[in-house]
Amino acid sequence: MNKVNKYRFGIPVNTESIVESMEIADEAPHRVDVDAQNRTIRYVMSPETVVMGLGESIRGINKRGWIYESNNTDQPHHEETVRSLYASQNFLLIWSGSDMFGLYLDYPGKAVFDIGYTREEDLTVTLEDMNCDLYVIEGDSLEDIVIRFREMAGHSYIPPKWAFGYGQSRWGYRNESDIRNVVKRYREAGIPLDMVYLDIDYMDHFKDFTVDDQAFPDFENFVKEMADQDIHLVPIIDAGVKIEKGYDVYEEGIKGDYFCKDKDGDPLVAAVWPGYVHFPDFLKAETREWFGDKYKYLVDMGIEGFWNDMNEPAIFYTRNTLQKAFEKLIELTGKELDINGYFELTATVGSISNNEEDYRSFYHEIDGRPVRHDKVHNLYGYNMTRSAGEALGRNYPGRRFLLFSRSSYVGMHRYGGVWTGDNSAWWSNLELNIKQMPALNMTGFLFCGADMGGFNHDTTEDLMMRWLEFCIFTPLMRNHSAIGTREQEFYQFEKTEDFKNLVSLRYALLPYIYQSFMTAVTENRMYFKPLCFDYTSDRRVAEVEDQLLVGDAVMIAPVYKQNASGRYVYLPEKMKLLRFRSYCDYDEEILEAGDHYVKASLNEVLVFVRPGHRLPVCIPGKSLADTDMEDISYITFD
Ligand code: MIG
Repeated sequence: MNKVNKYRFGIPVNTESIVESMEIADEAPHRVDVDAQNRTIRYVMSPETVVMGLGESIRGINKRGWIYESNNTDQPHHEETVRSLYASQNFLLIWSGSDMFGLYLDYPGKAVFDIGYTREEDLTVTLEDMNCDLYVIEGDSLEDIVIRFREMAGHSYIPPKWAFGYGQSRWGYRNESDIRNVVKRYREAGIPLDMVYLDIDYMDHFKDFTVDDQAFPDFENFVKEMADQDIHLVPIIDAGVKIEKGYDVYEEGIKGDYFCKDKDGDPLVAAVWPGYVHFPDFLKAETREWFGDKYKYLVDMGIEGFWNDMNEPAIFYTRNTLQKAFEKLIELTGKELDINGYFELTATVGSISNNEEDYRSFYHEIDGRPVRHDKVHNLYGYNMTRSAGEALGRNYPGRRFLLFSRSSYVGMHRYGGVWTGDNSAWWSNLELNIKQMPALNMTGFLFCGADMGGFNHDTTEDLMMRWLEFCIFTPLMRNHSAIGTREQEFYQFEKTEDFKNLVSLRYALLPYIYQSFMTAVTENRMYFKPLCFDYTSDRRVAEVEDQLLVGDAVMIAPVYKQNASGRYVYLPEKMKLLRFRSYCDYDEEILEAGDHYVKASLNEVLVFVRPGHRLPVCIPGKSLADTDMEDISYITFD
């Protein structure tokens, strides 16, 4: 039975994350204990309870044993001990044997999820204030509960087909010739490529909806030149609008009253890449309409995809935090610094960015009333991307655009996908990537991926290759890295041929990947599933977190450890192992249910076909347009 109960506490902000209208129950919530006085929601876990969900967050698929905070943050250290990343998806899937249910907490402020951190058996959610909607979702299976939740939240975003190709990105491509060179080298190496991303350097002084005409003297023609080679250029858009007299976006924003306000009612001033900026008030429909229409400037020059960045929003500093830091420096100047002084000094300087006090110092306008930012903090990136998605839909009906965001909240999944932000070239972050995907899928975020190879720090050839082997399956497949790090385009490495075979394998599997993605969208299902979704009676499976089901036919078991020439795999049933070196070079083996050590050399990908299923394979071209996804053969397992 699929049943949902909706409970309301206080006067919540209407986030529009849920699109289905529903009666509010007037009895006390079942399943959980709500203590409005102490702003907590509590559930007592039994020893075997598994808690899944929380979308883009840190740690495992089972979230037990840590404390997580929904508090969207520009967090470049994706380590186990951080509590917040860029996104908030307050959905939990609680599974205790035959008993299971889902919880969705529609609350856009900071929420703390203590899942057995303080006390082993307590799951306690604590809010800043008790204004929220709480949904308790029942279902007969884990996937049933997810489906019911997703029906409430609305269908997920669908990108254009070419967006399922492979994309190369790097912060630091300076101009046309840098990009021409990337494309040339990919084509020469015979490695398929469909996209090149443009990072902030393409803009004129980091101003949104401008192009630097030194770097790109004839941008429109350049977009065309790339399109002729089946390459889509995908520019970045940042949240902050540069304060500059005469800059049309700034001028219009002031005139139209579209920016967030400080406590005196003036547009908030904060600093990001362009220097001082104002933040568009995306919670206001008029602002969304205005800013969204601006994407036309680039679409009219042939652009069909965007990535929205810095929309937590990230703040480098404000006059306020800077002032405090300078005052502290002056106060300490000339003094003999003792150890406390030293800590005071570093703490003051260290807190000028993304400062909580700054987030409490400005206001949005919702239904004509001012709402302090921190109360609705987690909605900002969602509404930036919604602004773009709504406008593109309005201005170009029937056309699909590539659109994804760094920051998100449930509801944004209807307008775009996400990438998981500034990860690092660490093996642990490849493992994290594997575990984040199903949690994101639960909450409707299906078009997702991480920066392959790692964004921060220098990658290694083997990490790059293992990461690619996983990203063959992620709908968003992008190689991205930070300025100053080792160059990690696939042609930079020694084993170019292996990279070519692996990227080509992605294209060969696209009929399956695309079909599974579309099924997940239309049926509100998962693209990446934890094994326990389909093998519910096998408790052992609940602990398998480094193997995933992809669609209905396939299980994958990525290698994510350095110097490993294989790995242990647990098979809940008999499956056919395919050990791919390329789409036309692979071994097959039938493996019985149980534990196996499976060999996988650095250039080999492990794919398992489930009984009664078949895997369609097509012949990969150099781009999506060059790949005939209809011309398929099948690898079957009866
Ligand atoms: O402060 O645009 O996550 O992908 O390369 C860094 C530069 C701003 C953060 C994004 C990253 C991008 C970078 N941006």
